[in-house]
Amino acid sequence: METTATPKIHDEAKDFMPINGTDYIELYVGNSKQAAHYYKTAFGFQSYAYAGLETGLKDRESYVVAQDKIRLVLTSPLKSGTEIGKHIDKHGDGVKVVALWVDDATYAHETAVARGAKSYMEPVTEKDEHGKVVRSGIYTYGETVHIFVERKDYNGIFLPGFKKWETPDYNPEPTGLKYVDHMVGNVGWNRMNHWVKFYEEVLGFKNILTFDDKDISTDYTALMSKVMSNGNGRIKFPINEPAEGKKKSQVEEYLDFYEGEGVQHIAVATDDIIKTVRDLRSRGVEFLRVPAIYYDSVTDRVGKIDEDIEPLKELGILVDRDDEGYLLQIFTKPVEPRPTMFFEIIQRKGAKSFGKGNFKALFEAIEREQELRGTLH
Ligand code: TYF
Ligand code: FE
Repeated sequence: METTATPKIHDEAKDFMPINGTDYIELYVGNSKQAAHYYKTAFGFQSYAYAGLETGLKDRESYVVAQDKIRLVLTSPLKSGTEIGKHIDKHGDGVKVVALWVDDATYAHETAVARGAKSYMEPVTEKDEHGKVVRSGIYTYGETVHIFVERKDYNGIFLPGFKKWETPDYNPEPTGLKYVDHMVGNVGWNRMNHWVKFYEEVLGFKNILTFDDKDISTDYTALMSKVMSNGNGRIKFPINEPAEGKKKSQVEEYLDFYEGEGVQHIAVATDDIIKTVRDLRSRGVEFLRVPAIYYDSVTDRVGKIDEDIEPLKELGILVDRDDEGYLLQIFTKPVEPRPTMFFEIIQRKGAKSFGKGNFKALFEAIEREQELRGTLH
């Protein structure tokens, strides 16, 4: 059941956990140097910051790439036996940190822990010639963590300890990616409501949309999802759990391969999805395809839209409508060897929902991939 299409902005005066937006996303990866190159080449991210041997670190190396408001931190260990290495061994490449930009990271940590969060990192103040940053952290689902970043007294490039990463000889053009629209977590069987409660109680989020297994089960795979939003609506975290279907749920496939709960997809916004997707495809990014027949009925379903159907069909871009407008979206194939994390490219034209009208076609496309992998059973 879709309870409402509109994220209700809660009363900001009563928001006990004000969050300004996503600060950065850190992935633990096997080869940060090559991953950074991939995100530059394939997705059009720009060289941004670096920390590693050259800045005095002995155990890890991080490359930060940026595109408009999106910052990805790609981190690898420099020796065996580290927490980072263990994370990669268990999960493969994946998201470790979803960092949240706050005005007071000490207050955020204290409040979250008092409300039941498990601490990951006590507040730490880091300083350099550009000022100071306070960071603190809490655990969320699986081994994933939220780090609160307070940067109001900082005007450096990224964080103290990082230096500007400059690559004068290689800076591929951006692809029009603007900001993180939402990030989705896959959690275990019957664990969705536990994590819904966590985001409600610990971070003051609200459940703005619910999809049950009837909404989104196809003939085979099934899942349930609740979308959690913070007070000002800038952070949206859908939480998926697997549901019983005729064949293996795509969420269960993720849980098996990730060996636990974790981030399933990062949805990034663009102002021109046709241009962005054409560009990404020309750079080698692979997308899921729905059958061409999807486009025969798309106008009947969503009404008139600004875009021509032909380029949407050529590129495989999906369209859905809600009370407030429409949205265009498309999903990449997983971006690592395990069928785990992928990206969504989304352009909102008034719609505040998540593409429920596309679920059937989309999930059937996912099932075709599962079938190719032999993981549908
Ligand atoms: O974020 C969402 O809810 C949509 C729909 O495996 C979705 O992008 C949900 C599950 C999934 C792919 C897309
Ligand atoms: Fe999504």
